[in-house]
Amino acid sequence: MSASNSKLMGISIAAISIALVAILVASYSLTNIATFDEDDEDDERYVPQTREIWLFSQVDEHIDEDKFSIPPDQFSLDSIVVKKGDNVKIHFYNLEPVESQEHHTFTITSPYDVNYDINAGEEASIDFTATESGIFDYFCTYHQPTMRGQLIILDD
Ligand SMILES: [Cu+2]
Repeated sequence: MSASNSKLMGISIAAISIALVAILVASYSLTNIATFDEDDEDDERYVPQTREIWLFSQVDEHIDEDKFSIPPDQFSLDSIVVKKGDNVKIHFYNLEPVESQEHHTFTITSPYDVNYDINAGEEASIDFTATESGIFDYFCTYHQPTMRGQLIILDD
């Protein structure tokens, strides 16, 4: 076989390979679309999950409390996203130095009515079921307006 022939052969094999990959990708996509449609028709119910979250108190050293009249305290997460029906387990840590005796709370008002007040160096296990969808503020009662976030509960 001449050099140019084997070069042509190489190009042909490459072209066939590309065509095969294209066919495979196309058929895979079609399969997925079909599966998705079937799921839609079946209207399968969402199976609630346990959502475990680790949440910490923290201090932003850049915030000059005297200058801005706001506390430097924050939650490590400013949003938590779960789905309706989920069991929400929040491991909340107050990371203040023990000698400071600085309390923080994790508080959500109605309809959840969650309120945990923990001292410096303590932790709390907060456990509730996300029975109602919507956006709910969680906050520390001592450090407003900075120490807050949003619990986002998506419809199932
Ligand atoms: Cu606080």
